[in-house]
Amino acid sequence: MPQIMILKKKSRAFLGFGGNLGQPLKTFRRAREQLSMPPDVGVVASSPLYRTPPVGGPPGQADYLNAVVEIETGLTPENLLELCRRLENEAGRTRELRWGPRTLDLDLLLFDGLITDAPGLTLPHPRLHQRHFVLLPLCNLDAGIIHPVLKLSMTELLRRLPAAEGISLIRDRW
Ligand code: A4P
Ligand code: MG
Repeated sequence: MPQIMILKKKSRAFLGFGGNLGQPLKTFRRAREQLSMPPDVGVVASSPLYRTPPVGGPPGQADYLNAVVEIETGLTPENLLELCRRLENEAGRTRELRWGPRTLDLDLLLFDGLITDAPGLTLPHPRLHQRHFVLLPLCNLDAGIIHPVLKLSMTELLRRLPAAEGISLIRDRW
C-alpha cells in the first residue's frame, strides 16, 4: 500500500528577548538553547545583541539587553507563548511593576502574518512598531517583513520613529 506522508507546515515566528537583571547575556543564551530543545521548535537565526536605555517603567532601572530570535515551529502561537512563559519563570522572572526590571522577557512579536487580539495574546505584538529595541534587531534579521496590520515594512516602521539615543551594538553573534 502506498504510504502517505503528511507534512505539517511550519510557522515562522520572531521572539523579542529583553532583560536587565542578573546576567542577561547568560540568561539569553540559556533561553535560546532551551527554545531549540522541543522537537517542534527550531532556532533559525539570532539578531545582534544591543544595549538599550529603558523605555517606561520605574526611574533609574538599568539599561536592557535586547535581541530578536527567529524560529520555525509546529506549535500554535498559544503554545509557543506558554513555552516562553515557562522559560521566563525558569530564568527567575517576577512581575511586580509594569515595565519593571526583569531577568528575561520573551515577547511573541510576529507569528507568520497572523493577526489576533485574543485574551492574553495580541499579534503582532502591540508595541512592536513603536520601539527601536525591537525594530532594529528585527531589521537585522529581515528588514522586508511587512507588518500585517500596518502594511509597512520593518525598515519603514523604523524610519518613521524619532531618532534613537543611547542604543549600542554589543555583539554581532552571541
Ligand atoms: N501578551 C499579549 N500579547 C503578547 C505577545 N504577543 N507576546 C500578554 C507576549 N505577551 C503578550 O506581559 C504582559 C501580558 O502581555 C501577558 O499577560 C501576556 O499574556 P508580561 O511579559 O507579563 O509583562 P511585560 O512584558 O512587562 O508587559 P508588556 O506590557 O508586554 O511589556 P512590554 O511592552 O513587553 O515592555 N525597555 C527596553 N530598553 N527594553 C525592553 O526590552 N521592555 C519593556 C516591557 C519595557 N521597556 C523596555 C523593555
Ligand atoms: Mg512581555
